[in-house]
Amino acid sequence: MDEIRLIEIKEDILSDNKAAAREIREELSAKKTLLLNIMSSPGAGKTSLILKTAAVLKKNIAMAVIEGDIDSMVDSEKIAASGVKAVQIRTGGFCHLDAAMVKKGLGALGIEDLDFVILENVGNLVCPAEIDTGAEKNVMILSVPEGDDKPLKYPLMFTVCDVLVINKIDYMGLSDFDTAKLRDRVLKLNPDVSIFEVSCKTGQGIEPWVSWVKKEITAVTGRRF
Ligand SMILES: Nc1nc2c(ncn2[C@@H]2O[C@H](COP(=O)(O)OP(=O)(O)OP(=O)(O)O)[C@@H](O)[C@H]2O)c(=O)[nH]1
Ligand SMILES: [Mg+2]
Repeated sequence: MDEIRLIEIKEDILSDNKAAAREIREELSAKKTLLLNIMSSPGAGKTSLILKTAAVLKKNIAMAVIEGDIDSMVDSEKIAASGVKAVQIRTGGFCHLDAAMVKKGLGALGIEDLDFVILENVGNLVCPAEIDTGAEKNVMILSVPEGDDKPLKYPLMFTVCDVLVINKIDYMGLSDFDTAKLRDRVLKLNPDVSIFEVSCKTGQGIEPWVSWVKKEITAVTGRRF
């Protein structure tokens, strides 16, 4: 019998994507633009956090948003209605954004005059964790109603993020969510992660989160504001 050749697709795809992501990072670094990738399960509050963040920053910083969804323009319409430039990537079934899609999004925005771009990834805790988008920093949101056991079930997402935002803390009293347990589980996977507790509904905790974003923008652009 002839020898059977094995062709490993996943490794090739991931390494091609890594190279494309590196190119994005180099270009954005040269142009002094910060790209932030926001990931979470559907409905955890990505669009809400982007709107709250933009409400504080849009007066002082040239910013835009790339929205990623399997279908619809719902989120990009919300961002555009708030006065922030937005582009929608419709993945047509793909469960994550990859570097090639992000490159198209950045091309559509035109990054020449932008200091800050936020990427809202497709809502799920699995695929986006595996795929480098070219972003400088990765942020994940876990909302209180999802439960404090998620780091045990989706460890990679909690490992690759630089920041964990715990959203919907206004639900805390209605839930058995244990913040101490959650923090312990996350820090075991990712000891360097920064954690913010916020409510996009009440505005509680938004200020320290926005301060972190400002610090990151200053680190990339050199601009203080
Ligand atoms: N009570 C409460 N509701 C919130 C909070 N943040 C967001 N929501 C609500 O949660 C729902 C989902 O919020 P989105 O911001 O659309 O979530 P998302 O992660 O962008 O969702 P997808 O893009 O569909 O994955 C909306 O009805 C929000 O108003 C919060 O802090 N507290
Ligand atoms: Mg959204």
